[in-house]
Amino acid sequence: MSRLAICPGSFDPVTYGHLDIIQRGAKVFDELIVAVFNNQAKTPFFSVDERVQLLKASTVELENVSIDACNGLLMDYARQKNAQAVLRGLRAVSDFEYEMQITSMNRKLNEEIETFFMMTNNQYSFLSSSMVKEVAKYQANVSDLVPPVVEEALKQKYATGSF
Ligand code: COD
Repeated sequence: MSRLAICPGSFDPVTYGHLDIIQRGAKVFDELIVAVFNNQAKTPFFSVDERVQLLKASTVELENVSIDACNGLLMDYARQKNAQAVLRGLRAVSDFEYEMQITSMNRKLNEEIETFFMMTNNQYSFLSSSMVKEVAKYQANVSDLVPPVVEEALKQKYATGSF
């Protein structure tokens, strides 16, 4: 049986930390869908469509990875896709409590779907989309944190003030 996992997140915008999890996840699962949601707790910077485009451009070489824009509950989406698993990344201990909360809620909604966690690569353990946006706002170099297409999109956004 082919193993499908959903890698959900806000990806606002995608960083090398996210891409590390996606690339490693693509080696473990037969198919990986990166599902872009609006996290209710965060104010969006890029629209869901922009985030989807940036993810598509950053994962073109990964044949078993696709990107989708999503609404509603993750577990409804996972059920609709017949996924067996959800894949999440873990950085520091500070991620743990939040991930426990999401996972236990998701298990309550659908106990058939397992959540898997992958430890971040040490290199990216303190990397977050929020920090990238913060430093990019002041024109700092983010080329070792995000793919070139994202770096360019950040420059454009801050230059035009369209956020
Ligand atoms: N290294 C490794 N992993 C990383 C790194 C890094 N540097 N940075 C981020 N990650 C991981 C995160 O731990 C996460 O697993 C994934 O990458 C995506 O991260 P974010 O920050 O883009 O995504 P979140 O945490 O904002 O995503 C939250 C969801 C969108 C998944 C959540 O809000 C959700 O499930 N929404 C749908 C509604 C729903 O179903 N709600 C019920 C459950 S609460």
